[in-house]
Amino acid sequence: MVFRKLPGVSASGMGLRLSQKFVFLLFLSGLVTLCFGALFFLPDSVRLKRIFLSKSENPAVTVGSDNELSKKVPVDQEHQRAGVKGGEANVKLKVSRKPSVTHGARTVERSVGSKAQDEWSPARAHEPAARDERVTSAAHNGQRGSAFSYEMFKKCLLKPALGKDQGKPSDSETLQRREKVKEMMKFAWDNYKQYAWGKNELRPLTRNGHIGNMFGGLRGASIVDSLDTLYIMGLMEEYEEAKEWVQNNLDLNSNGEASLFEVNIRYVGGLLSAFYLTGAEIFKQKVLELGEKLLPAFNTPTGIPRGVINLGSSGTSWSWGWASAGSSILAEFGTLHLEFVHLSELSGNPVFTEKVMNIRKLLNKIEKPHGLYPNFLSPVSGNWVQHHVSIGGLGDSFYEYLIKSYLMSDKTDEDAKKMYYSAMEAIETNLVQKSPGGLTYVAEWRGGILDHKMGHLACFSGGMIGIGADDGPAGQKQHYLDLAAEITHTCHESYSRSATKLGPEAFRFDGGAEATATRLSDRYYILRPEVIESYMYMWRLTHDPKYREWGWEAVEALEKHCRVDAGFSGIRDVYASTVSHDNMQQSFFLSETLKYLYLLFSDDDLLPLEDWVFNTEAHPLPIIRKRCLQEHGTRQDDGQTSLE
Ligand code: DMJ
Repeated sequence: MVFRKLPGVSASGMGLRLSQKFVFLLFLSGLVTLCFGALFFLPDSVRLKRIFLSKSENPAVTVGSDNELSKKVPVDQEHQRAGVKGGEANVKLKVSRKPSVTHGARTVERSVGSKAQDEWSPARAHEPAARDERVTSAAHNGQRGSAFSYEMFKKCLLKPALGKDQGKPSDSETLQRREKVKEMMKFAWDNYKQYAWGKNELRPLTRNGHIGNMFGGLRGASIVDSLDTLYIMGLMEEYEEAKEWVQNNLDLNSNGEASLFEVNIRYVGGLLSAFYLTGAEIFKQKVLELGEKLLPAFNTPTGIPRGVINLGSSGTSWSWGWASAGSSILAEFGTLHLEFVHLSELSGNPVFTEKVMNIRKLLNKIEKPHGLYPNFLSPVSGNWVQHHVSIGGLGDSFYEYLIKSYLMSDKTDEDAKKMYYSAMEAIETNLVQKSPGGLTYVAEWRGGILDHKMGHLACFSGGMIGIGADDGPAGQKQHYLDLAAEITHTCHESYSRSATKLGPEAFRFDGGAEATATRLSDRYYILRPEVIESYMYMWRLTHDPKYREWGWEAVEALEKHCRVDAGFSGIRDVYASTVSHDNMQQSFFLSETLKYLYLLFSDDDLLPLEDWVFNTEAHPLPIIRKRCLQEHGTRQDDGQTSLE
């Protein structure tokens, strides 16, 4: 602006009188005050409040689809199958720029449809983090959390967790095999300890640690994942080292972006089972602290959490950049139930159970194509985003958690039961196939078109269908046991048809293929547990000796092809007789693969299935016997976790 000198006016400075200047300044400061105030009163001002207000006044913000930021995010192998390669990848993340807080009506209008609205409560889904924190702090202050009595809890187990003699098998060959598995665990642990202590995973070829960014700055994934395996194997010195590390070094005040799913199954699951097995308070303390940090992830319009969460104070969350249209992944938000119910059990705080019950209710009510659950759902609208259905990666553990929720509730969770068996019916009708060579497999479904492929991850389903056989519709028990055995057989075939006797990441049943990988990119094996997991369950359910034989074949193959001088490594091509190693000892190798092998060669009274369910990372969680717990008074205010 140009200030012109007015004739006849004694001027100073820029040609304005003092009084004029004063009036102008007064006007300016009024304008500034007005604008600043408006930020706080306009309806869409949450973002600005976030900048100006302290954390306690700041409702968690999430959601979004507006901006794309390039971020480095973790990618587990499941996600490789969605087209992202490597342990981590530079991907575009859809980042939230809108508050997800309490504009419930608006989002629900667009979401689950009117029928769903009646029973599914958006109000509960939108509880801001601030409220969660208050409730949880109350539990921490001893008002409810301290009421949990470990001694009383143990009285409600039907059998001792470790059996009468730590599951020691009576025949010498099985015992020797079990000892071998224990030696493998010690070898994997010792090398992790020597070369990667405190890091997340061991790189056995380069003899160093891998941090990655799947866990949002949390460290020691291999330690937390190993606690229960070390304990049940009787590797007590190693268990004590691990416990001490958790006590002194597991820092939960990280500010990074983590996969909600991975942190839940490995850290929450690992700490919960370590607590239930040992009664050491430190595990309970840590897991409740961590559980609180995950709560803001649920602050989306539907209460369906996004895949990536900032574990720091902001509590913001994002969808994976590779997931269609900012969607959340079925296997991720559907794999929280077991752990969150136990967080409520331990803390006495129902908020954890409420969060996962809300997910359950939404999924129960939403319309499903042919009764199937697609893998991608919008956390904003609550609608399916794509019609891709798979019992392997992206879908897998959702189904697993339905049947396990039912079992873990002491068979009282009727909704979980119904959802599981109707999902199974839809899967059998639409996905289960028989190959020309007579192998039963579970294909994938893309909007009605079958993709005749089965992922290694889908091989957990033999065990899942097996443990669900007892409680299905009348007369179906044998049918489910047969189906479980057939799928486990097919998965074993995928191992025995390779040069290394280890199975590929995915195998196909088309173009002349039968349980073999046809694409170069599907030929790798990264120490995954799913096939062995099914052997373990099928052994427990049938005691057919072939499952122990198959497990032993896997031990021999792991020793021959995956054991290197400083640990165990995945391999790039299971069909090549000269293997190339991927230089990664995955934490799930210690938590799952070796634990399932050890259980396979143990008596059934080591972690008996009458008392324990395994989370998807093989961390055992106890069945909750509400009546018994009430009678023994494990807490004064029992019933807090009930949503009825
Ligand atoms: C594990 O982290 C869990 O089993 C998960 O459910 C699937 N992927 C890995 C092992 O393959």
